[in-house]
Amino acid sequence: MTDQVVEWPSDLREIRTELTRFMMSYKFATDEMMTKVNILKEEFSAIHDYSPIEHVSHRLKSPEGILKKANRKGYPLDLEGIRENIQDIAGIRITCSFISDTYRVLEMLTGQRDITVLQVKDYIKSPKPNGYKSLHLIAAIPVFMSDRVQPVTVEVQIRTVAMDFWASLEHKIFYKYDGAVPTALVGELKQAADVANRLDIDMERLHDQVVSLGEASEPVTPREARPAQHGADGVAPFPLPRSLLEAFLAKEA
Ligand code: 0O2
Repeated sequence: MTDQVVEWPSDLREIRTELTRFMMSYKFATDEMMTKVNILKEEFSAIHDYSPIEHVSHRLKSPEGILKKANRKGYPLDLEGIRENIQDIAGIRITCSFISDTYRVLEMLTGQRDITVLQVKDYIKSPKPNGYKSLHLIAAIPVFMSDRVQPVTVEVQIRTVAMDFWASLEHKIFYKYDGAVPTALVGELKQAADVANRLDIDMERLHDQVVSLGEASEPVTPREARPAQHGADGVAPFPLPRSLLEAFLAKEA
């Protein structure tokens, strides 16, 4: 078999370049948002006893997935139409330990100057009928390219570990049955969502009790005032030997 160099027609080459630019803008927006979230996560782990962010992941919808969704929803099939209508091409998922943390993370992100909030859907306060819970932030973030600045939309889903566990299983079941989940299973999923919610509430209450016990027995040094010695993984982010800290203290006094 001989290797053949396939010459693409110029219109196909053009659309390929356009599509590549289009997809790359979403990849860059994902990278920027991941950096923002990772900064918050790392900062909290280093300075405080725990981070409100347990885990963060990202995914980019494939060009096939984007076209399928545009077809399904009846959106115009040109890139501008897709950019305007499909808001979850770039997706970030943040999992938190507690419900209050999800709102805290949402606040920290929406408070950043270069993030434009387009929409917030609060499926924690108003869950979907099937039991789905999550905070969805649709935001535009500026991507600085060589010749222009492009605002790109990113969907950030923020939820607890329990909500995430439920959503992953529900997603699998939904696809297994091609959307037509048997009624009995729908009922069981709703029950499981209620159990997950109960767990979230109980765990947060226990956590608050432990924190207030800690504060009562240790009134002199609030958590925030302790020196930044260790990250959440027990590793000091920078070497800060006692002698160096004492030298700083002496200068400040
Ligand atoms: P995937 O495979 O995760 O990307 P729209 O995005 O406009 O079509 P809608 O309802 O306006 O739909 O947006 P919504 O409700 O904010 O849903 C967007 C994403 O949230 C979904 O993306 C899912 O990731 C997640 N989601 C929403 N509802 C459910 C649910 O009931 N169960 C689970 N497991 N996830 C849900 P995709 O593109 O549907 O899927």
